Amino acid sequence: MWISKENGFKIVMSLILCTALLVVPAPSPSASQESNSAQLQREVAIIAPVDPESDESAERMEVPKGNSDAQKIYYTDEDQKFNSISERPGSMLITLPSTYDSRQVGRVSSVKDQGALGTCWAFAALGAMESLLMPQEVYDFSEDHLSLNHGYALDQTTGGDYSIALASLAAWKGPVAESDDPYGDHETNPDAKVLKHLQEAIILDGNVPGIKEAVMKYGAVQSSVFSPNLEYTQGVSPFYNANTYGFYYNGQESTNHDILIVGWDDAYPKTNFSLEPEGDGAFICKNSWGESFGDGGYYYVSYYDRHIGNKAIAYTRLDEIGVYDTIYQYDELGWVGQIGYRKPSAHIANIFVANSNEALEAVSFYTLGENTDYAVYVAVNPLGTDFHGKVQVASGTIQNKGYHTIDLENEISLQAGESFAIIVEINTPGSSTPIAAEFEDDGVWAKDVTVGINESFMSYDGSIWMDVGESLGCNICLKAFTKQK
Ligand SMILES: [Ca+2]
Ligand SMILES: [Ca+2]
Ligand SMILES: [Ca+2]
Repeated sequence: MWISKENGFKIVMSLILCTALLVVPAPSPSASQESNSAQLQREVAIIAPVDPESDESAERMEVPKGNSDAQKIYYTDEDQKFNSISERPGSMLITLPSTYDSRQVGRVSSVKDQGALGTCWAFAALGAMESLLMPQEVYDFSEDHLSLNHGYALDQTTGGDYSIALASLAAWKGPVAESDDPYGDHETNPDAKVLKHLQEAIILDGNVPGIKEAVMKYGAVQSSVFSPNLEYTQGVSPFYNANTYGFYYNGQESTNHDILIVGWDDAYPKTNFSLEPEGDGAFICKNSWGESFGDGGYYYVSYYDRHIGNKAIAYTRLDEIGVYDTIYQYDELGWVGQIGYRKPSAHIANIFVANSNEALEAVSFYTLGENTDYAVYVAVNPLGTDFHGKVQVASGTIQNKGYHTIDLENEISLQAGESFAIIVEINTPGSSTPIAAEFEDDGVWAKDVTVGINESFMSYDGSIWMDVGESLGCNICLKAFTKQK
C-alpha cells in the first residue's frame, strides 16, 4: 500500500508543504510558473565595473534555491537525452556493479518521518551524513537543529535544499545529536554541542556514474525529485506503483522533494512502473515518510525519471572536532549565488584577523564546475590589498564541483591580532561566474545578510582588487582554519 490510513494525513501534509516551496520564493505574488520565470530573469542581478579604466565587468548571479528546478524549466529534447544514464556526463573511477545496496553493508540509518513539516531536505542531508559515518559510527543527527538554525529566512514549513544544508554545516553550525534537539517540538537548542565538522561535499548534478560511485564510497547521495501531490488522489498516483513501490515521473513539474539514493538495480524491470519508461533500472531511495511508506520506507525511482540525480550532492568529509580549532568565515549563509567577470578565472581574497597565536592549516572554498584549477596564497599583515608579500601555500586541480578544504603544504604562524589574507586564484572551465558568494537575494530567502567592507575582495587579474562588500554587497565563500599554538 502507498500509505496506511492512519498515516495518510501526515504524508499528504508533508507533500503539500513541500510543494508549497514552488511558490514561496517568488518576490511578488504570482503563479508558480511565473515565479520560476522570475527566477530565471534575476540570474544577472548586478553588472558592475571592476576597474574604472577597463571595460571588464563583474557579474553576480543567484543560485535558484529550494526545490524549484528553475534551470530546467525550458524542457528540451537535449534534456531528455540526458535522462538516459549512459549519455550523462561524468567520469567513472571504479567499475560499477549492476546492483548495489548500501543497506547490505550497514551504511544506512533508520527511516525517519518528517511528519507535517517541509524538512525533507534536512532529513536527506543528515541521513547522508549518517551514512557517511556508518558502519563505524552510528549517529542520529538533529533535523530540528539544522532546519531551525541555518540563518535563511525559511521556517520549517517552507523547506530548503542541499545548498542550505551545505552552507549551515560547512559553517560549523551542526550537526548536533537528535537527543539534544528533538524533532518536531517547535523548539531548538542553539547551544547543542556540534559533533562533527563538515569539510567536503561534491555536487553531482546530472552525473549518474558519479552518483553511483559516491553511493559506494560514501553510503548515500541526496537528490531532489518531484513527488506527486496526493491531496486529490487519495494516495494513488499515476507515477507510483503501490504494489512494486516503483516510481517514474515524466511530467513537466519541477522538483518539490528531497530523498536519499542508497543503491540501484540495473535490472529493476520497467514493467514495475505504472507508466512504463523506455528501459529497466531504478535507484533504491530512502524516503522520510516513515516505515509505512513504500517498501519499509524505501521506493524505487526509475533511471528515466525526469528529475532523479539532476540535483544531487554527496557529503564526503566529516571531521572529528579538533582537527582544526577555529574557523574564520564571512559566509555563514554560504553559496547564495555566484560572481565573476564573465570568464572562467578570477582572483579572490578574504582578510581575517587572528584571534590568538595560531597556526593557519587549511582553507576552504566552493568550486562551481568540474576540473577547477586553483592556487592558494597567504599574505600576513597585508597593507590593504597590497598582497605582494604573499606566499603560495597550495595548488592543484579539483575534479568535482562542490565544497572543498585544502590543507596547506606548510602551516603559517599567526600572532594574536595579526591580519592575514587568504588569496585564491581559481579557473573553472566553462564558467562565467566561478566564485561562490554570500549576498542578499531577492529578500525572500537570504535576507538580513551581514556584509562588511575590508572583508572580501575580487580581482580580474590579481593586480587591481575590488572590495566586493562595498561594490557588490557580497562576501566571498572562502574560509580559513587554524590550530591553537
Ligand atoms: Ca534525526
Ligand atoms: Ca527541537
Ligand atoms: Ca557575511
